[in-house]
Parts: sequence; C-alpha cells; structure tokens
Amino acid sequence: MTKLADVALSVLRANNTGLFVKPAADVYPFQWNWDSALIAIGLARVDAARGRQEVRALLRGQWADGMVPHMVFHDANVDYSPGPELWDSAACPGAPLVATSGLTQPPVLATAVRALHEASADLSFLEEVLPALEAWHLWLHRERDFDGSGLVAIVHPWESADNAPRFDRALARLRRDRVPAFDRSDRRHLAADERPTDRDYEGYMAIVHSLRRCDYRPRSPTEAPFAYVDVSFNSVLAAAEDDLAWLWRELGEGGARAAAAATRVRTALAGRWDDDAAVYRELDLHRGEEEVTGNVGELMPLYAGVPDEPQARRLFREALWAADRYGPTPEAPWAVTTVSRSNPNFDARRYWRGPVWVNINWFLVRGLERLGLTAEAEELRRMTLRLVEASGFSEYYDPATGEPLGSRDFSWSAALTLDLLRAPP
Ligand code: 2M8
Repeated sequence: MTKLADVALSVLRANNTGLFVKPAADVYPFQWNWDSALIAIGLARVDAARGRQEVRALLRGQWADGMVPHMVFHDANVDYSPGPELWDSAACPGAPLVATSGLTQPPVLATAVRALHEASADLSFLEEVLPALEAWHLWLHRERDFDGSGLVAIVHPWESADNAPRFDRALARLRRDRVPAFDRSDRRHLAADERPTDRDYEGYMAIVHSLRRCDYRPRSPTEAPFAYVDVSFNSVLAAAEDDLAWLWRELGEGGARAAAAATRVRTALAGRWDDDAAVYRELDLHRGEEEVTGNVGELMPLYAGVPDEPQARRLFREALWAADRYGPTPEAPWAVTTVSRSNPNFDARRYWRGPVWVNINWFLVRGLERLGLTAEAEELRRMTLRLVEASGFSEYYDPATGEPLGSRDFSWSAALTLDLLRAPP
C-alpha cells in the first residue's frame, strides 16, 4: 500500500464513529447519503465488510415510501445546526425511528453496492439491500418526475450542489418573510468566504419550512417552491439504475425495471445536448426554459455514458479541459472547476461556486474511461492524485493555488483517492 493510501485510510479511521464514517470530524458529524456511498466505494478497495456496514447504517434512515434521506441523525449529541429539530421527521407519516432530514441526495448507493460486490461477492448482502435500493429508485421516478420527461427533479439545492450559481435565480424568487431565526454551526468552524452566504441559508430555510407543510412530499412543482431538473442528479441516477440492474442479475433476477429506467433517463439526458456549447442543458421547472448554465453539472452525463464518442470528445476539448471553461490554465493549473471560468459568478474559494472537488473529478474520470477516452481519463486521474498529495484530503481546493478549502480530512476525498489509486481489493 502506498503512503498516500495509508494517509487516506487514517482519515477514514479518524472519522469512523463505529456505526458510520462521518464526512468530517467537526463540520459534518452526522451521516450524509452520498458521502456514505462514496465512502463505501473507497472502502470496497480495502475493507468491503466495513463498506457494507456503511450501507446498512444509511438504510436505517429509509422512509416507508422508499426515500433514502439526505441526512440521518444517528446521534443527536453533537454540535450541528440546523439539525434534527429543523425537520421534525417524527411528525411525518412513514418516517423511520431514527431522525432524518426530509430530502434526498444523488443516488450513488447502488453504484457503491456494486463496487462492494465486485470487490468481494456476497449474495446474502444483495438479498438484504437490493429491495431497499429498488424502492428508493422507484420512489424517485414516482414522486419526482413532475413533468413526465423521464428525468427527476430536486426540490432543494441540498439535494445536489448547495450554493451552485445555477440555483441562484430560483433562490432569488423565494419568499423569505416568514423564515424563523436559525443558527449555522458551519460558521463556528469554517471561513465565511468559503461557505454559502446567510442569504443562501435564508432561501434553504424558506424551502424547508414550505415543504414541511406537505410532509416533504410535494405533489407538483406548485407545491414545491424550488423544482429543478438537475442534470448531475439525473446522471448519477442513470448510472445507479445500470448498476442496480447488474446487481439484480447477480441474484439471478432480470433487473428489467432498472435497465429500462437507465435507458429512459439516459435518452432524456441525451435530448439535453446543446450542440453549440458542447454540454447539456439544465431546467428550472418554474422558469420552464432549458439553459446552458456554466456549472459543472452540465458535464455529468459523461459519467452516465450519455454522449456518443464524438460528443464526448467535444465535451472534453471544448468544456471540461478548455482553459476558458473548466480546464487547467497556466495560472490556475488545477481542474476541474465546479463553475466555468466564463461564468460571471465563478468564485475560486466559495464551496460549489468554483473550487475543485475530488468527487466531481472522480465522476468525470469514470465517465471518460467508460467512453474510451483513456488518455484523457488518465490525465485527470493523475492530476487529482497530485492535488491530494500536495494539499491533503480537503473538502475542496482553490483551482489556482491548490490551497485546501472547507473542511480538512474530508472522508470522500480520502475514500475516492483509494479508488483512484486502484489499490488491489
Ligand atoms: C454539504 O451540505 C451540507 C448540507 O446538507 C452543509 O453544507 O452543511 C454538501 O457539500 C453536501 O453535498 C454534502 O453531502 C454534505 C456533507 O459532506 O455537505
């Protein structure tokens, strides 16, 4: 095992609560949905049994209707706000015993279960968890495909990329006059200029308070103050449906529903290709017009194998690796930026508004590999490893200097490094 892998493992060990691996020691003490899935993908390389435990802990938070929540509050005795009291999940029909949020997050979990199974096959574990994954994916199509397009909508920025500029306009529209006062524990740990603003948080709170009135189950965009058909979320879903179909076949079942869903989502995403911009268009359901946003989500269909090879090459050359958009430049050599440099809202330090994130790079490496752009994938993989080697396992990084930003010793950065290193299982 390399030195880098050793350090990555020590981060995961330090963040291990016994029941689950928290995203980071002080800033994120609860269990988050896609963090745990990405952590399990790293654990598959070193300790699949521990990775399975991660999945089980997350599924304790599943609701009766199938939703796997974005946060599971296993232990309320920690400093984090807004926490369980904001959601009051116990008051909602079908909520689990453990307190959770009322939202979901990008469904990476089936992909994690596949990684664990490929590392060391365990059919009884598949029998245990596949029905739960099936129920969650079904829930997404049933509850969130508001426009019948085959693509699902997110109803809160916390379901995808928090303060990404693509959500600015939708947040600006919200009524905030009845938002009760709230506390932000992140402010006790991190620099304000690396986090969402208070104005962003007022918007987040306004949406939660509105969704609470319908037990977090809006029946239509009219009931959801924020409804956004996020390309990144749907790309993760398409890949997860492929992986779920693969897992069902391992159990000797057809996996036909998941396979058909993967095709449906992929076909709908393909229809979002913008031939001028060489990326995919997003859709705010309240605005009703597809648009190119200059946010990295517009590259994510690569991860789901949506583009054909010529499109993938254009997406790489003209967007992902282009100096005026997401790629490296002589002055800012670290890629991939989370917002295009040509977007006036690009901010090199502020959270999802520009910095480089390891999980995004990992998704894009996978996509490039999947589409046969091997040299390009290798370049991005090596760059990402150089970044964590130089700057540690931070939550995100300044694309110009590589300076670590946000929380240090961040679990998914460490876990995905284990996967990028291709450590033998
Ligand atoms: C961030 O989100 C939480 C709220 O859910 C926060 O800002 O406090 C996001 O980066 C999210 O994607 C991530 O899952 C979570 C934990 O790492 O932190």
